[in-house]
Amino acid sequence: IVQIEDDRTATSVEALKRAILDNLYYIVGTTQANASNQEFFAAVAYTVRDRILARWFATLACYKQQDVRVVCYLSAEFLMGPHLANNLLNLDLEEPIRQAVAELGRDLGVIEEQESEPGLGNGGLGRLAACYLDSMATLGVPAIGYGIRYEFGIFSQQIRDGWQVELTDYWLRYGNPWEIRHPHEAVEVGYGGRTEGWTDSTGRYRVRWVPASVVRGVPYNTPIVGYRSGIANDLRLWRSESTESFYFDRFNSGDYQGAVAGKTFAENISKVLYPNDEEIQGKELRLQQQYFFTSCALQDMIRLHLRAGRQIDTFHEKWAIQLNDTHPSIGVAELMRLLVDEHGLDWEKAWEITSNTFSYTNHTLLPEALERWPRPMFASILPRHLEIINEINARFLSEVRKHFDGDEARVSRMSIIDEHGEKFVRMANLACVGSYRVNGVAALHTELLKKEVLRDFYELWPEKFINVTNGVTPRRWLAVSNPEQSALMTRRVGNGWLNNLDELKQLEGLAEDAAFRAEWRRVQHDVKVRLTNYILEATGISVDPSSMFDVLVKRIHEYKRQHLKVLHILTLYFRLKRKPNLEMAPRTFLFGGKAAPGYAMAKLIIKLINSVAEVVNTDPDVKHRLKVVFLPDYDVSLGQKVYPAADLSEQISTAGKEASGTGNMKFAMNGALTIGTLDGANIEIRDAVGHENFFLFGLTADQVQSTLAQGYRPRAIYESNPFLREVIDSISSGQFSHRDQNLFRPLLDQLLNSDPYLLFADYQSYIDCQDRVTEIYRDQEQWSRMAILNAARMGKFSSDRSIREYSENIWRVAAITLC
Ligand code: 26Y
Repeated sequence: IVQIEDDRTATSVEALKRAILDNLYYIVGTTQANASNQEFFAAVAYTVRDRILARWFATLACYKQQDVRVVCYLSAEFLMGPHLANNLLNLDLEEPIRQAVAELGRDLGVIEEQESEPGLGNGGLGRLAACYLDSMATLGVPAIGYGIRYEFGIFSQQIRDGWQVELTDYWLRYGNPWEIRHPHEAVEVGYGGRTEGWTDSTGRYRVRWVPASVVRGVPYNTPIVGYRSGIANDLRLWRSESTESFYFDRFNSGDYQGAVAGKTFAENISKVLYPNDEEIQGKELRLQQQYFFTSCALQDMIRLHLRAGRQIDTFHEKWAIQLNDTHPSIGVAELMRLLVDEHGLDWEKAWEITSNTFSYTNHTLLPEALERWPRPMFASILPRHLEIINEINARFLSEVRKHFDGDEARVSRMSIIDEHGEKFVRMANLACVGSYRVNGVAALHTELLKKEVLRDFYELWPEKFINVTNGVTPRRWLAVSNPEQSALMTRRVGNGWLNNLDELKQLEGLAEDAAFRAEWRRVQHDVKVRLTNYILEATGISVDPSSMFDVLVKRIHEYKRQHLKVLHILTLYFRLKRKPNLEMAPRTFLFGGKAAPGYAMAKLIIKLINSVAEVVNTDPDVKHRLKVVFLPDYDVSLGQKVYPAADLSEQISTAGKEASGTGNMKFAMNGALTIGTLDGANIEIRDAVGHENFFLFGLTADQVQSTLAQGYRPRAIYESNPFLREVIDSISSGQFSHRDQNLFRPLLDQLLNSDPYLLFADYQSYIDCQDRVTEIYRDQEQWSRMAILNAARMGKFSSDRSIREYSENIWRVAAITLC
C-alpha cells in the first residue's frame, strides 16, 4: 500500500519540511536560500495554521450538532502575546517542528523570536481575556472572543535620557499569518443622525434610527487552540472600513478631500488602541470604538442564531455574553435596539432576553476608571441608544422606588443617568441593570464592590453578585516561558499539571529533599543566565546572575507604587554609603512597564528609576551589590523572559486598590517568593502557599481607609523617620538629577503633602520586611524550600479553575467533548 501524506495536515518531520518549503515558496513568495528569518517564521506559522484548520471546522460542527450555549467574551482588549510557541505546545508539535526547522538549517528559538506580538491590550484586563480564551479552548467551553483588530496596538516604549518615549506599534508590518479575513460576514454599524417614528403593517408604532454615517465591520478570525483538547475556538476581531471606497459625486465635482472624508472616519475607528490604563479620557473616538465592536459582535451572534434555524426569542438560551468591564456595556442598549427596532419584539420580551444574556465583570475600584459619557456627546453619537437607555432607566428606577420606598437619594445614585450638573451616562450602572450576574476578580475586590462602589446594586439584587478570582494559564506562563523548570517538575510528577495544576501539590514533599533543592537552584540559575544575557543586549547593563533578582513589572501607576520600591533601593544605598564595607548580598532590581502617554506622574516615576539607576550602578562604594535596571518595552514576550528568572516578586500596591493582579500569580507559579500587601489576589495567594512562605507588610484595606479618614499627615512621618528623610532629602537635593532640584518636585510635593497612596505610612513596614527577605535569602536552602512550596501550591490560580467557575456559576454552559 502506498500511503500519501497530506502536506497540509501530516505531522511527520518529512511532511513538515515539505510543507514549510511549500508555504515559503507559494504563500510567502520566496525561496529557502533567500528567505529572511522573518519570512521563514511566516512559512512555519502557515504550516502550523494549516494543521489547525481541520480542528477548527470540526469544533464548529460539533458545537452546531450539540446545539450548545456559546460564551461570547466581549473585550476591548486581547493581549494575546506571540502565538507560535503556544500553538506548538498545545498541538504537541514542538518536537517535530523543531526538528524540521533544524533540518532546513534554522533554529526554532530564533524563528520564534521573529513573531511580532499582537499588543492589542494595555495590561491585566487584556491579558486576562487571553488567558481565558486559552482555558476555554482547553476545557472545551464553546466560546468566541469578540474585539477590535487595532491596526496599531499598545505603543512600543523606548527610554531616552531616562524618559519614556512612545513609538507607534505597526504590528501588521510583515502581515499576520494567524488571521483569516472573512469579508462575507461583514456587518454595518451606524453613527449619529436621528430617530423617527413609523407605523408597521400591523398598525404598531415603531422607532427607527437613521444614522448620519455607516461603517463596515469586517471580521478577522484567529483560531485559539486548546491544550491537547483537539478543540479550536475563535477570536473574531473587527476592522472598520468604509462602505463606499469613493464618493463619486464629490470626486467628480472636484472635491477630492471630501471624496475620501467618509473613508477616513470609517478607517479611524479601528486604527489605534487607547493606551490609557484605568483612566478615562472621555474621547468620542473611544465611544465609537466601543459601539463598533459591540454592535458587530451582536449582529454576528444574531446572524449565527438565525442561520441555525432558531427563533430570535430563544437568543438568551444559546448565548452568554460576558462584558469584560464596562467597555462593551453599550451592548445592553444595542441588543435592545436590535430586538425591538430591527426584529420587532415587544419591549418586555426583548428585556427578558437581554437581561438573561449579559454578565458583567468589574476590574477596578478606582473612581477615575469608572466610565461615564457626557450626555450630549452620547446623544450625538448614539441618539437611539440614549432613548433606549432612558426607557431602561425609567423602568428600573420605578423598581428601585418600589423596593426602597421614598429613598430619592438612593434613586439618584443608582440612576443610569447622572443628573447632577453636566449630565453623564454611567456605564457601570447600565452594566449592572442589564446583567444577571456581576462579578469581581478577587475575594477582597468583590467584597469592596459590594460594600462600596456597587453597594446600592448589591442591596437591591444580592443574588447577582459573585466572586471569581482571576487565574492565568499555566501553559503560556509556565510550560512555554520556563521550559527548564517545567521539565524538572514533569520529571518528578509527570505532565498532568499542564491541565490540572493542582497536581503540582506532589512537589511539596520534595521541598525537604536536598538533592531536589540543589537541582531546583541549578535550573533557576540557568534561567537567570538567560535573562542576564538579554539584559546586557537590551540595556548594556551587566548584572550578576547569582545576585537576587528582585522584580517589579506592571503598568506604571501611582497606586502600584513603583516609587515605594525606589525608596527601598535608596535606603539600601545610603546604608552602603555610610558603611561601604557592610556585608550585603547583591540584589538586582528589575523594573518594567509602560506609562500612559498623558500620565505625567507615571512618566516622572520612570525618570526617577532611571536616574537612581545611573547613580547607584556606577557608584564605586556600591561595588556592584546593588544594580538597578529599567527594562524597556515591557510586553507579553518580555514577561515570558522575566517571570521565570525572578527570585522576589514585588506586589506592593496600596491595600484596596489592586483589584486582583495576575502578575503575582505568574511569578509564584515560577517559584518566586512574594513580598506584598494584603491586596487583591495577594491575600488568596498567601493563604494558598502558606503565610510562612509569603513576605507580608503594610496596612490593610480597612487601615488605609481609617488612616485617610483620620487626617493622614505624611509630613509627620517624614519628620520622624530619619531614614525616610535622608532618602527624600537626597532626591530633593538633586543628587539623582545632576543637581536639578526641580525635576522631581511634583513627586516629592505630592508625597509630603498628601501621599494619597500611603507610601510613607507603609515605608518602615516595607523596609523591615525587605530586611527579613534579605535574611532568609542568605539561607539558600530555606529559600529553595519556600520557593518550591510556592510553585507547588498555586493550583488554584490556573485560569482553568476560573473558567470552570464562570461556566458553572455564571454562564451555565457545559464543556463539550469532541464528537
Ligand atoms: C476606561 C478605560 C480608560 C480603561 C482602560 C483599561 C479602564 C480600565 C482598563 C484596565 C483595567 C485593568 O487592566 N484592570 C486590571 O484587571 C486585572 C484583571 O482582572 C486585575 O488583575 C488588575 O488588578 C486590574 O488592575
